[in-house]
Amino acid sequence: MSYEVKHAALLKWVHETAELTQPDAIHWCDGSQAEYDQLMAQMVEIGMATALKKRPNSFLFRSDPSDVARVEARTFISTTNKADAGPTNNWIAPDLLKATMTDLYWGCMKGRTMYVIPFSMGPLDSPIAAIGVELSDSPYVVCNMRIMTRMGKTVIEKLGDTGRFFPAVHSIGSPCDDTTINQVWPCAEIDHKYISHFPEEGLIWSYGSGYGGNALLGKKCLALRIASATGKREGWMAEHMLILRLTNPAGRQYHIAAAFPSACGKTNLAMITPTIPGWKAECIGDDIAWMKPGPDGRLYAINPEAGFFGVAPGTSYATNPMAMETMKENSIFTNTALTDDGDVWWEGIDGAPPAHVIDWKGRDWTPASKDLAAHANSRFTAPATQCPIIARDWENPLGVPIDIFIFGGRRASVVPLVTESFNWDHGVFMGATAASETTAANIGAVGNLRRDPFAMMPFCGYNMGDYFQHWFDMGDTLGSNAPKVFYVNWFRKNTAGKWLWPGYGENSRVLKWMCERLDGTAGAVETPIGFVPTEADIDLNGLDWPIDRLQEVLKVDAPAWLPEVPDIAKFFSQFGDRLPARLTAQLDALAARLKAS
Ligand code: SAT
Ligand code: MN
Repeated sequence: MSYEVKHAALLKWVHETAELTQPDAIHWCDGSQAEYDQLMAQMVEIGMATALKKRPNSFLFRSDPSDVARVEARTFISTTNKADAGPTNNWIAPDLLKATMTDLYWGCMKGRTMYVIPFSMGPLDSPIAAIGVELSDSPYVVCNMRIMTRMGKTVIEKLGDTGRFFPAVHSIGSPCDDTTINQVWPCAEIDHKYISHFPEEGLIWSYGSGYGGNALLGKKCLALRIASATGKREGWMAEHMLILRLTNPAGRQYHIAAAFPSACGKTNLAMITPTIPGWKAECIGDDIAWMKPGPDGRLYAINPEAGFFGVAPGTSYATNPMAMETMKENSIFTNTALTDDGDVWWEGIDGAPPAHVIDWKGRDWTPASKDLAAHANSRFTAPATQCPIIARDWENPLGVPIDIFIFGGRRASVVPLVTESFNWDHGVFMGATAASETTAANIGAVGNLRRDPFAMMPFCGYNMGDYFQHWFDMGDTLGSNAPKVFYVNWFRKNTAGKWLWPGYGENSRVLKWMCERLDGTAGAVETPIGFVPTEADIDLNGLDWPIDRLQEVLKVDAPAWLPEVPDIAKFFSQFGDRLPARLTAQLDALAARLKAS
């Protein structure tokens, strides 16, 4: 141990976990560059990582082909009463789940090192931040956690003798023995994977996967599932939201927090390069926002993370130049392809496909190959500080005051480009009824439409009906300081399957309209679903895009909306008496407006 630990409860828990999992050694991470370099060198040595010649201090990993995304079907919210986990979460009683997992954990780290990873979600001195400690037998997890969180010795110092921390146990679920010694990405079979949360205790137990949100436990497990349940109890919010600052030509700042499901463009919007002259965007976070009411009654947000774990495919200088700059060095790539000259490659990156690469499964690939070279959920892990447009004060411990909330998803039809809610309750209704086509970020079918309220369906650590009520309660607390709420859909298509909106940097035109609505300077028409701009209300200067598509993307088609009503009613019905009456009232009002139109 390169530092002294005086926290008795922490020491006891580390000791007990080691007794159970039987690692060969325990390594307390200090978070130093030397430690990171040494772990990477070890992983290169055993063939788990490839150093990239073209990117300083950057490495490529290939996971087991079965272990490539979050596994919602194996994710559990374990509360004493099933009703407290709610109908949208998998539930197993805590006693039973702990017994099953204790059997799995027994001896599971044999032949491996158990790393103690102390981390802070949020700047160490922030009143909104929280500390976690992850115990993991994966050096890949250690290196990712060093980028994604503030990790190491300083966190132990901050904890002192008795500080509060969230304990999180992680094992890849594959002891090192004769059969596994040559596996570069050992993991457990799908039926043995468990991503378990005990929100009443603030405890996380993960077993069997080494990938992304299954293994980097600060992210979805702590910062969303456990934190959302904690926030409900304590009167704050943990949301699946990017945080972005826009500054208009007059220097007025607007802070926007936006929730979209995984792999729906949060990272792109968080790092937007506005195409409208004079407007500046700065990134504060790309995935998670922790928000508390401040002394002035406004809602203040911090990004609890320190890095980006972004989807690689589709990222390019054309779609997200800032992300491309961010991952130039000191980055980790997982399941992308490898070029012959030692760089990463993926579908949708700039330029023509190379004549030959090694694909994410380690096989030769040419443009004639029928498979994708990079997995659709391949990822980059890169430090937030390397983002050219990271806000200078992104680590302000007090956070930034949120002016605008945006909800949305991927919808090929029905939902217009942008809608402004009538009021807070209507905004909560918009968030609660958000729907999106599924993506490769979860193991499962892609492209199916599902309701994903507040983009929190896979991440809400308690009954979603109670979560909806929490949104109403927060609105009541914030009163006139509550952010204005909008709903967007960048993904609408025409019947010929063509995009109706160019997206990416052009989305700044929509953001500008929102800011002007806040200031009362832009127009809109009232429709049954909310306030919607006409082409005349949005700044379209310099946009080269067919006018008929613009008209179509803004269109509110009442007959097409009508079937949404029974679909929402059916979705709501699963929450039974936990569904807030204010949501039912909103649905009734929508139905009445649609019928009257
Ligand atoms: O794998 S993660 O959960 O970290 C990424 C995502 O699904 O958004
Ligand atoms: Mn996410």
